[in-house]
Amino acid sequence: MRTRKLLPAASAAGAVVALATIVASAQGPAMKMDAPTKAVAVLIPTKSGGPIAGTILFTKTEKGTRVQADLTGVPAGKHGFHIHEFGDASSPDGKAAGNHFDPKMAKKHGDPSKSDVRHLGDLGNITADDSGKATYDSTYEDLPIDVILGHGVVVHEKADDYGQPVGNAGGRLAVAVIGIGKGM
Ligand SMILES: [Cu+2]
Ligand SMILES: [Zn+2]
Repeated sequence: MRTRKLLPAASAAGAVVALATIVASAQGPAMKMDAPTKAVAVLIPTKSGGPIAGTILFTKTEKGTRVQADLTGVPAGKHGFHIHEFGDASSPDGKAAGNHFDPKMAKKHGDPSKSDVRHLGDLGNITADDSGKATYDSTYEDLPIDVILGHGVVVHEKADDYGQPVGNAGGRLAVAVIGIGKGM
């Protein structure tokens, strides 16, 4: 009696194991989950952004994530430059990108050159010359690419003066969505 009762149970368990093995091997080759080493964000102007255009590149280096931006059509001067919580460029005023990206719950706006206690997305300012060109090149130890993927980048109307709560940088000229880059 015991053997009879055990047999169907054992074979059912065997079937489950076999099924799990099939599922695992089916997912194996298709799910290569290496952490991305490159991300890219292409600016989309808001209704007040005029001709602003450009790309922000995030590259994994030995020293951290290198953030490089190369923009055109930017009004001369400093502009707040931040990673925001949503990769959502759907609203004409850029507000769908939400607040500053703050995954560590620092709840404090800051100057990335001076403090690690800041919204992780606080990248400071990007400065445009009289021809409208603006470049940015900084490397961050605390900005892993897999953490920022899918979030947004905002270029603001005014300079970030590092005041609370969000740096007084005013409206939004452009929003970009951080996506996985095509590799090197
Ligand atoms: Cu911002
Ligand atoms: Zn901030």
